[in-house]
Parts: sequence; C-alpha cells; structure tokens
Amino acid sequence: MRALLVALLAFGALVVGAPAASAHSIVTGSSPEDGSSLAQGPDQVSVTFNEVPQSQFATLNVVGPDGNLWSKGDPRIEGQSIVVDVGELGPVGEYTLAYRVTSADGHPISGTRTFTLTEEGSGTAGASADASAGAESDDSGVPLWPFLVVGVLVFGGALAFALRKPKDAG
Ligand SMILES: [Cu+2]
Repeated sequence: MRALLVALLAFGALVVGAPAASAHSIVTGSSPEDGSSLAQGPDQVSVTFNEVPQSQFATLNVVGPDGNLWSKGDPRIEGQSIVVDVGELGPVGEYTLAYRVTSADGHPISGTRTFTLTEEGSGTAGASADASAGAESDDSGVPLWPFLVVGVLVFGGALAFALRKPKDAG
C-alpha cells in the first residue's frame, strides 16, 4: 500500500510538472508599452503575442479613468497582434488595455496593460465599460486541472487505504 501511495504521489508530481512545458500563448509586448505615459492618445493600441492568436472571440478594449470605453470599433488580428483603433482621448489619468484572445492551443488568455495620459484630450468617450471588463487576469499560465487531478488521486489513495484497513486488521 505504501508503494502504491508513493507511486500515486510521483505520478501526481509528473502531472503537475508537465503542463508548464506545453504551448500556451504569452504576451511579448504591447503598444503603448505597459506603464508608459503619453501626452496624446495613440491612433491605435495593440497587444502582441508569441504566436498568431485565433481571431474568433478576440477582444481588446481601452477603458479610461472615467470608466468609459475609449477604443473605437471592433479589434482585428494583424499578424501576431490584436489591434484596435483609439484616437483622441479624454481625461488625464490611467487607461487600461483589456485583452482576451484564444491561443493556438485553444486556451483563452486574457489580461491588462496600462498607460497614463498626461495631457487632457478633446476626444469623446464611448459607452460605459462593463464593470467586469479588465478586472479578470488569468495570464499566469497555470491551469487548475492538474491540482484537481492530484486532489482526486490523493483522495482516491486515502480512500483505498481507509477501505482496506479493516480487512488488514481482521
Ligand atoms: Cu494553453
């Protein structure tokens, strides 16, 4: 029984270690760069990945310090980047790029980048952004399922041990 538990734990370690090596798109950069300051709104903003993202369900929004959308229209995939038009901005402060794309391996990846507008613009805000937009960030690249698998294995091992013990004792 102890050998079985050791085997289960070893297998669990393998399962946990494996996904880190699997392909999962990562962000290689953005325009404007994360944390940068601008005196004037950019014509467009983009987030670039290490491979071509799928175009279906891709989103890229720019949300201003006023909580309104400042990106214009739908985003488009250009090469390994997702791009959306912006233009003249409004209030001074922090603007957030919120992206969500499906990577080539089928996994959704999302996150945010920010830049600061230092001089007030004369642009017109779009609709109020959904309160949830930009709030989520799951680009850590660590999937949850290995932990669930290990949990099931450990629980299964413990359960097998618990069920077996009375027989051993008797
Ligand atoms: Cu992936």
